[in-house]
Amino acid sequence: MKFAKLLMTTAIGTVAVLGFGIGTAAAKGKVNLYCSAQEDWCQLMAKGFEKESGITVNMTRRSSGETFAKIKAEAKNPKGDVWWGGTGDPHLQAAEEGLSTPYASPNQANLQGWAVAQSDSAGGNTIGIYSGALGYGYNEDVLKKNNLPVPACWKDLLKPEYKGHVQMANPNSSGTAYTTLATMVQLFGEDAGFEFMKGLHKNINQYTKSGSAPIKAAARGENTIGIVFIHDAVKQAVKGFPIKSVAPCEGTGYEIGSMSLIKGARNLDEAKKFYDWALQADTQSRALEVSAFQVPSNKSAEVSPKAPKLESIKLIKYDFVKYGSSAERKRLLKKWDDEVKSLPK
Ligand code: S7P
Repeated sequence: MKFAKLLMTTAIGTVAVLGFGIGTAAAKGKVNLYCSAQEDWCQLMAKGFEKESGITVNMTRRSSGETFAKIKAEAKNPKGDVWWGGTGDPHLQAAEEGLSTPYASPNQANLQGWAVAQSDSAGGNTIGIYSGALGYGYNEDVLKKNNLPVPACWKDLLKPEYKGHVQMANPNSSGTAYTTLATMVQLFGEDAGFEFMKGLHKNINQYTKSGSAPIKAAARGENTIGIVFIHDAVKQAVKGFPIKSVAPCEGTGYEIGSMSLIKGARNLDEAKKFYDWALQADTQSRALEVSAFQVPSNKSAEVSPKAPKLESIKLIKYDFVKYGSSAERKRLLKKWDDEVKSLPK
């Protein structure tokens, strides 16, 4: 399904965009931010909010699945206040497991329908902050040096000539990799999806912890093909590395990067201020300063011409409710551990 159509199905009326005043340096206090986007964007968010609000930000960056596990482990004694970024599935699982708390930000009125739909499906416990399509990227120079053909489809990655040339993250720690697993199940059906993952396993040189690590390794020439969100591949190309990105021919899944308030947050007022600020158009436009090319959820935030055009990518109708449910995420991860990860190469 084309992204424009997906947006239409969840579209909300156009509203005037109002900046939400968070006050200036006079405000005090602190907030513990768990961040699951890329490190440079997390730093930008932490410093930007601190500067504008006067509230001290203690930021910790971890991948999406890792952050979910940490919040769950800390449930009886929460140490985080707000979780910003990372794929939506573990945010939805956190909502279902009572690890987050509902909040209706006044800035919600300025968001795209898909961002609000994410909130509605989770009783207001989470909200969409950006979106991006899954795909892969490859290092053109390394590909040529190894006399490898240019891949265009998911199934190309199963060819024996790519053995040792493909890298992806571990879906237990990484939201990107869980999106990959859930995408294959939805795109090809469960049996064929797992057969795909088993075939891919033969060609994988390493399962990394972080989702974007495979394309960073490709940029350094230490890997050939990295399965990542397409915007993460574009980021490396914009930095000047010989990276080309691919929107696979069969179609692909996508993410709704999300934000949640952590249940039992000790600095809830400050966390809500951060939440409101993160939904503002000017805050979301700042993503371009660190070449984060996701589609922003605020309708008035800037979109770079370099950003992947989701409306031109064949997107599946990703079922966030099902694949973000606790039972399904646990089941798929266990099945991947038992039936894929444990296989010899
Ligand atoms: O900021 C880039 C990005 O790809 O990182 C998030 C990702 O989930 C974090 O990495 P993990 O795969 O390791 O969890 C995405 O939400 C986001 O688009």
